[in-house]
Amino acid sequence: MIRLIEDSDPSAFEMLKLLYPHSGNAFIIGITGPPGVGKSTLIDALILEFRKLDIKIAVIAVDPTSPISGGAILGDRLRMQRHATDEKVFIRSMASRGQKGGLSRATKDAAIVLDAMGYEIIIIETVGAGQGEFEVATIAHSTGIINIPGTGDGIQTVKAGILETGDVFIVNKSDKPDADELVHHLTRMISMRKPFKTNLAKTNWTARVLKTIARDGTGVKELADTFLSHFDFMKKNSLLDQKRKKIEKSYFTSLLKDLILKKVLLFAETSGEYMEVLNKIQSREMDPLSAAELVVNNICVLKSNN
Ligand SMILES: Nc1nc2c(ncn2[C@@H]2O[C@H](COP(=O)(O)OP(=O)(O)O)[C@@H](O)[C@H]2O)c(=O)[nH]1
Ligand SMILES: [Mg+2]
Repeated sequence: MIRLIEDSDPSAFEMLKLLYPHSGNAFIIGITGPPGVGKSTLIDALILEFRKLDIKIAVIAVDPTSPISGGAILGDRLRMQRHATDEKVFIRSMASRGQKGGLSRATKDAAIVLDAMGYEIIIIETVGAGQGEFEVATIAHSTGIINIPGTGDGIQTVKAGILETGDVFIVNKSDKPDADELVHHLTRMISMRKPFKTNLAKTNWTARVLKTIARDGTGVKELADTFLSHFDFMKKNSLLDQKRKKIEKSYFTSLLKDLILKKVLLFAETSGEYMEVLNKIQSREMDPLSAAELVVNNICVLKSNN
């Protein structure tokens, strides 16, 4: 199924319709941060902790940066290799190449498949957050943001507005100097976070800052526990419902965009009106803005007449 999703195969769309009702039980965790901060290594260590609790776990490693990043993707898989023979662990990489609907859509589709298969936790590894077309926070129930000491990355990341989307801030490579400084910095930034405005949720989750050494597993049990307690917290405070609604809305929107784009492209390929309008734009008889409006309105009219 995931291969079909990656290839944007039309049969995947139909199969997802059937699978969807069986999804909705998994806890989806996003792990994000700049390249090299130890995301894959940390996820490998997290798998170990979740397996101790006999949780069935899947990982999707996403690489939105480069269409030919075979190396990086291979690295992600390699770092989690020791779980390859565990039948309750599933690890899959996805590249952005060939995915017409964008990476968010394909990743969400893949998560639905794994969710329906009964994976209790699904971890999505991705570079960056809150930037570009892919935002892991639009798929995940809980988002962990990794920073490392001594690079200034922590400060940059925080400035990029990522603060709002992080539920758990992870200072990895805390075997290196200045880890505590970064912890303090992040804690201070979080305390200045705007309170989450909503009528439904009277209680807010206070983002945690945790130190880890992914390489030897230090702090990873605490991290696993923190994610689980965040999930519990959300369940008890109707926050999970809200999050799910947000996730469904953004999935629905991305589906609409894809389907509408398909219609528009089909129109462009098959309709004489398209060429007519294009000629008018190119001879400056018509401005492209009014033309685009006209064409889209016509497509909608065509549709409603059908
Ligand atoms: N010193 C140190 N190195 C680490 C730690 N975690 C990961 N690394 C190393 O950092 C490098 C990048 O790790 P990787 O998991 O591939 O990072 P990713 O690109 O974020 O997935 C590898 O050489 C890891 O062995 C850590 O806690 N301490
Ligand atoms: Mg990685």
